[in-house]
Amino acid sequence: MYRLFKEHFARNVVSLDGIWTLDVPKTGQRYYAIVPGVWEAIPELAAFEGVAVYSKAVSVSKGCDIMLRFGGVSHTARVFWNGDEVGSHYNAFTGFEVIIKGVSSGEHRLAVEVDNSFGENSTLHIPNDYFTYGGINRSVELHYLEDAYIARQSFYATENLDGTFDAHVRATVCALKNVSDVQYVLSIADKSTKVSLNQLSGGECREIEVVLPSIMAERWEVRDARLYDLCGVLYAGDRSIDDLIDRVGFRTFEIAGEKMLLNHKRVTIKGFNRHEDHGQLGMSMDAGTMMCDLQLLLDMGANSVRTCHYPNDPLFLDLCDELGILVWEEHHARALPGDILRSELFTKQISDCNTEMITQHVNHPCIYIWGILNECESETEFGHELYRKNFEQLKHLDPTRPVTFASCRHFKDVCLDLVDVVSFNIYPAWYEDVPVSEYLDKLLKWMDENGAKDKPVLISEIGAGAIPGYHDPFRRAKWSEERQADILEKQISAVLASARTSGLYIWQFADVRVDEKWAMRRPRTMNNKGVVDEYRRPKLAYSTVKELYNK
Ligand code: ADA
Repeated sequence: MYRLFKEHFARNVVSLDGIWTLDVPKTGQRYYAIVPGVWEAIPELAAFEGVAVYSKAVSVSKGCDIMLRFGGVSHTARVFWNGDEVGSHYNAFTGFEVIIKGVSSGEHRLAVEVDNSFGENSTLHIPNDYFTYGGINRSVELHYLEDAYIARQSFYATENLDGTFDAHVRATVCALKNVSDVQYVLSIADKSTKVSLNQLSGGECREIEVVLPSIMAERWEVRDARLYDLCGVLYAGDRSIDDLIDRVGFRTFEIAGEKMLLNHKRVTIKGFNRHEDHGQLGMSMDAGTMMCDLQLLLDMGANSVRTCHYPNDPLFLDLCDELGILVWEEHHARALPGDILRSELFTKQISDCNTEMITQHVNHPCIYIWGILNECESETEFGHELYRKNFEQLKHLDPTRPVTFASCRHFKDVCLDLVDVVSFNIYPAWYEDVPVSEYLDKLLKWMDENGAKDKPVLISEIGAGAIPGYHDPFRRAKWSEERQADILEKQISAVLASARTSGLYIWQFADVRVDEKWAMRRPRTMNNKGVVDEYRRPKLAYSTVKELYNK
């Protein structure tokens, strides 16, 4: 399942999710694998790092041009159609499309060579404090295309003084063959408009800007979401040849001095950092499993999720849209070393990730802010230029949302002038045995003297570790569930009591698998700072968070 709703009625779309064969060239072994899924769910491949080939017979019902659409392949994909390479993509956390023209009806062979190994061709996926699984981690679809199709529709809303909204849509229509008398009809709520494109020549893509004015819309609110279908239909003469439906929301999100306002009301973030990781399913969770996570988050009184440290599955974002949960989405980067940040390959791979993240996710009303470069080199002049260029690209792609990054360069960050919201990851009472409130006040004072003044501040990470099931009610030693609950109680109380901050993201929702190279710093070769374990079994801290977030 690619999205929570049907994106096409006129366009014929076939899901390719299901059982594929999986061949491991290194061993000559063949397995059956589920797509979407991770190969680590196959016991013999639980720790396999390398290349494997997914393949499937695909029946095409009529001769035409087709588009293969992948939600995510972890982490490098080479796509083959009847043995010919037709496409490739790097990065598990953004989708990609491959168009194949002139496909005959009948049976064809689709193969995807997947590589999750680390090396000089990978600057975003590195041995890290989260795990790079192998597999086709998100859904795959086959789209039948006519002579022209709607490639994308990006939406934003502006509010009028009378409380109505104007809907602004930029649609991209592409032609595979010459086509005449093309009309594009866009509708949302009770408004509709028609744009004539006349003649399109094969290979041409054309952008259309449309404004649908004065829409009386109900606002998208936290935990009280209203969504509207944005429907585009493409006609050649009087025949509809394509369509594209998305779900959008009408809301305003503003930065007003030190405050963040959603629909003109102050927002306090009570959030969690959440990796796409599950003890049984790895990074490939279905909507039901994602919903179980969100039920726990809502039960604890959370109102936001930070997609640490990469763009999330559109299915998860759809759920957050529906439930009214605010999302800080960030591109794929966690504490990357200086040599990688200075490489040409990183510049290309992170730029591609920025473009794909925003192009694919810009319509989700749940996303209120874009984040970049978690805990990278923000204390140097080189870093300032790197952050500046990335923010410049984000603002060009989406001028409507604020931007931020989570810093760990306490008392030495030089990039706070670049952000709309200042965010810091802090672990007082865990990594450093310092009193939480004092540490927080000292850092906030330093921030305001170094670029944060008159900007909102978020504590983007704060937390402590606990080995699930390790109890120590008297000594309350570090790694016990009791100590984690004690530390989180102090941390959450201090941040929520501070008038200067706009809230926090607990690190983290669930325990996650980490790379073997982190094992000596991560008991169980897991990041154990979850409030629930990797199977979503709550630790003592669950009730501590629930009490404080619901206060
Ligand atoms: C950092 C980092 C997280 C995680 C965390 C921890 O803040 O951003 O990804 O590694 O520390 O658990 O120490």
